[in-house]
Amino acid sequence: MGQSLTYKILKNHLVEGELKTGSEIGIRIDQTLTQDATGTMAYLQFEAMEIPRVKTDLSVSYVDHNTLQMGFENADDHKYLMTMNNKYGIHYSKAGNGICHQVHVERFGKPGATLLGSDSHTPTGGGIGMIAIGAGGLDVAVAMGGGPFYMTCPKVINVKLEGQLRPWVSAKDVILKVLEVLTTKGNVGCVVEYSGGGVSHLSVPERATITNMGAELGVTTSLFPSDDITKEFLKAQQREDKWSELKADEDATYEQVIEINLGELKPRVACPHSPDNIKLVSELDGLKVDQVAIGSCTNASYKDLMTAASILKGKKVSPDVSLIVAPGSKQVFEMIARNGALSDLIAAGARVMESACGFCIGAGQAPITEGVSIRTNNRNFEGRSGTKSAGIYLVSPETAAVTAIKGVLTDPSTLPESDYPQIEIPENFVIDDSMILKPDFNGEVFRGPNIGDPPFTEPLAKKIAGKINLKVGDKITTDHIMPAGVRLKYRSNVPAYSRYVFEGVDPEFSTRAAADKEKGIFSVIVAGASYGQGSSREHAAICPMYLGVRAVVAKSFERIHSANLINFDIVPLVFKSEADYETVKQGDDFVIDDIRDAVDNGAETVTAKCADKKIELSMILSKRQRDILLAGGLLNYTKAQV
Ligand code: MIC
Ligand code: SF4
Repeated sequence: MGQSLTYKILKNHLVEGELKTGSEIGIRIDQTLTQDATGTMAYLQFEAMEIPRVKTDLSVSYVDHNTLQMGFENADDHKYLMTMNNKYGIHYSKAGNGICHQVHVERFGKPGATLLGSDSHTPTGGGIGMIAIGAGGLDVAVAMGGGPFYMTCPKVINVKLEGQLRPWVSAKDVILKVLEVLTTKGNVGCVVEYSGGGVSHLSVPERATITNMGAELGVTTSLFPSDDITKEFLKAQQREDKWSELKADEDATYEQVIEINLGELKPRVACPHSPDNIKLVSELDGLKVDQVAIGSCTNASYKDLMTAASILKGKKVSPDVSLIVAPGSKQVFEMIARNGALSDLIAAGARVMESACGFCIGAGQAPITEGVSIRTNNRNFEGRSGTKSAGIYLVSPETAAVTAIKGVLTDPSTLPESDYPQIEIPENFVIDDSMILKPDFNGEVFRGPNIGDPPFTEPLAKKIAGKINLKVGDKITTDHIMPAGVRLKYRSNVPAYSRYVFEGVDPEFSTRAAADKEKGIFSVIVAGASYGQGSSREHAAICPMYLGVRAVVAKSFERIHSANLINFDIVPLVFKSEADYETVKQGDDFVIDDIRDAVDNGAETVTAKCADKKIELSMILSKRQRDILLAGGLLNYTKAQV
């Protein structure tokens, strides 16, 4: 029986377990990436493991999230990263060099390799044919130390692309279509593998737009084959030697096959507040717009920016609209500066930002109260932009640019086909890696006052005696749990950041939980389906743990977050009967008498006493995950092994 490309790459990297769908496997990690907002914590934990230097083929540390430096905290973090990276053998990409995922595809990605990144959009690397997976910083630290990465051997979904995109329709519309079909729920443990004749009409950056936003499906990763298009891209990056041809066997079998005819797609939009709330742009035509933002790791490639610049050339941004443009990498920024497209953007009235995450993570450009913001990034969760009452709509760069001129949401495919900008992809990109510092294994590590200690966790207690300190609904994202934006500067300081846990959901939560912890009462969080969607930020586990949270009981969990909970010794439990979700209340006492024994014995069901009821909870964990919980988290577990 033929093999999928996913299984071929996994087979080459398998170090533990069997390639059997649903079972736990350990894979060797060739490359890692971190970004500053998750990186400081990852590297503090790496240092705590006392391993003298990284053991991967390549590890890169990017500074792209917190580049504003409002106060000393960010700047100190950057200096810590730079000096720490130099000592332990990690490449350091300076602030201004670009967004981790885009730069990694441009300068380091390698077909057939494995990449683990402390950022949920690491699967962007699937655009170049890698198995690229997002994880918590501690998992990445373990991989840097040479440890395997453990994951569920995935179900593989095949998305077959046929035909060719019509003018004014682009890669973003493809992934929005996939999100319409698969939604953001129920895809945990799957990988999406693209194939079909349509693939040969998509460049690597276009494929990367599609794999990038695969993160919103909740899948482990997404990937494309490595073909002549991949070769051309690597050649243009002067890295042709990294190319190899990779594809699935002709007779590969898949869990599910979805067919999409590219020629039939129309411009789509993800409406507030979820990336799977998809409509056709034409259905919302005429919606009055306050802000348009083009950029992020999803849509800030050379072609994306050139398309936007060509549409805006000789035109003006509507007087009521603020247009923001943030190039995805220094490479692209420099190229559009050299060829004049940057002047077209400036002349049209765009506000050009640094090459960084910026608006996407709520670091600046918060929309006005109840504003409408049209953006090319990948997430539109409530409040993530910095303005809770604003509505964020996710679209392609084509839709964004046309909308910026018109001042109302506009379906670009209503414009003449002949007006669609045909962007020539250059045979050679501008290559200048001077903002990527290579390590020389020397020097002192700089630690400013904002750099705290790595988080401390205790071995799992005999029993959980506490109370339900918060009850929330479905699709709670890590942006709800641990807000970023203006709070990002506390990423290296757990006590300070913990004050903001669930800030936008229940501003009293952290004070309540901290006060209970003082009295020796543990906190339990109760949630609906898909708890922990979105970011890989392990602070969404570390800070609740710091506040005394010992268990989360939900209808279902997202992959990265549930791994992070275990890594920081919080037990993820699932309602056996969803009806029990309705009966439990915030404030109820919550006791599991024998949690430690149950984890130790491999029990798959535990009974919790909750107010005057007994509820059955399932606890499906691998042997390794149980051992991590017993040891008091992954850091203690790894230290004991080293
Ligand atoms: C995001 O897009 O939410 C982030 C910010 O890139 C996060 C990482 C973080 O919270 O630092 C992610 O996607 O993992
Ligand atoms: Fe940065 Fe946004 Fe991409 Fe996250 S999704 S890595 S914040 S650009």
